[in-house]
Amino acid sequence: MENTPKNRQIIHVDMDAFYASVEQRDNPELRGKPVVVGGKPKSRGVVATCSYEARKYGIRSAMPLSEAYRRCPHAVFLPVDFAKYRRVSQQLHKIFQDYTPLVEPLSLDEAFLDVTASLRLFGSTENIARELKKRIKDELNLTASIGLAPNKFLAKIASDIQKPDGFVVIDEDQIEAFLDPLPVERIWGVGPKTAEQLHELNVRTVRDLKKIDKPTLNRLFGQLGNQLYYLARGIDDRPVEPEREAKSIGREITFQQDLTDPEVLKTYLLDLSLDVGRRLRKAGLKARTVTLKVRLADFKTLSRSRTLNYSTDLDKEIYKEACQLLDELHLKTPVRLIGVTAHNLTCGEIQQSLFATEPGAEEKITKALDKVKERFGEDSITLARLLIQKNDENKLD
Ligand code: DCP
Ligand code: MG
Repeated sequence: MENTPKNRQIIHVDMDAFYASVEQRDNPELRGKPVVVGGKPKSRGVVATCSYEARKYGIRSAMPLSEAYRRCPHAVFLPVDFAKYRRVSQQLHKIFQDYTPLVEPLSLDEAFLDVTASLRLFGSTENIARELKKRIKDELNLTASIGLAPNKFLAKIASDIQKPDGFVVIDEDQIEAFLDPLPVERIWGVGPKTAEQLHELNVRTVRDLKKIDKPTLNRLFGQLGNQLYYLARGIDDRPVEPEREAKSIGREITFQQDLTDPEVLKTYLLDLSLDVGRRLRKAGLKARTVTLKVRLADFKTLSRSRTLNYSTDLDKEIYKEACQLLDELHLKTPVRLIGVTAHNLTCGEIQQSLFATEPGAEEKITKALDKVKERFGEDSITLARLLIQKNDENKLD
């Protein structure tokens, strides 16, 4: 970590209930009401997002629309208007560019800005952050939550902690007091599975996590252990990467023990596909090419791709292609890493339903999980949880 840049000033901006707020802005009748964006209440789709009024009824992103309807039948249900949200997103990014060229968009409504070098021009970074918020309100008539901190990790948590309409500044000397009481789930990379492992060690807060030394974390979590060690101390040297226009969206996983059973590998592929699909939809993108990456026990790495004659953002399509690519490899050697990536990205227009709400999908998940349980016993249920609780997953991508 010797090269950690010093005294950086990073802003994270995340619009509040983005799609729903745009709809409420454009139709005053919807203001103050529970609004659900995703499609018709009784259709098979899922909630893309909902207004804060709707969140009081327990409605959340990725929840089946039928459930949202059950929770709040008088909510206004609207289709997803990608073209409109993309236009607003472009206006938002134009505002960002007035303050720094170092803007890294994460999705239509979210970005990191490195304003370290903008200081001299605009006074304090807090000024910049306040001005950004004001301009978003005045020019777009929308609210954003903003976090300002010395790095991306802290800025992202800061923007989330006071939502909606939040404004949180974390100075260098407040990092420890800010992080220590937070649940470990807030740390980037701690999904449900890692959280459960940590809870078993009686680690619930960041303060608890700091009591575990680095070698122990490495032994328990491999590479992730390092990440946990540094993030728990508020250290994150990832730069803001401006021209990162997503060329691909992917995720891979390294196993603690090499795996051979194709059914178990497919269960992991399912988990990875759910994540890739969710991130595609969140970015308003669709992919034409799916790539499977496999690293074998002897470190040989194989990569196989398939290009479809249509674009997709559906978990089940991504999963299906990944499984087929895996089958075609006819693997005989144990696998130490597996990954799924979506390439050839284009802007998606139509919101599609999530895999888990498609008929027959649950059946497939259940079958896959049953196979894991058959083979490894009930303890392997952590993997099942990992799949089922996917929507609760930590938001920092
Ligand atoms: N989105 C989606 N499907 C998801 C999550 C999000 O289609 N599973 C879309 C709709 C959201 C937009 O992406 O409006 C931004 O996602 P956020 O996670 O930032 O959620 P919101 O902006 O809606 O709400 P919040 O105020 O919590 O940021
Ligand atoms: Mg948002």
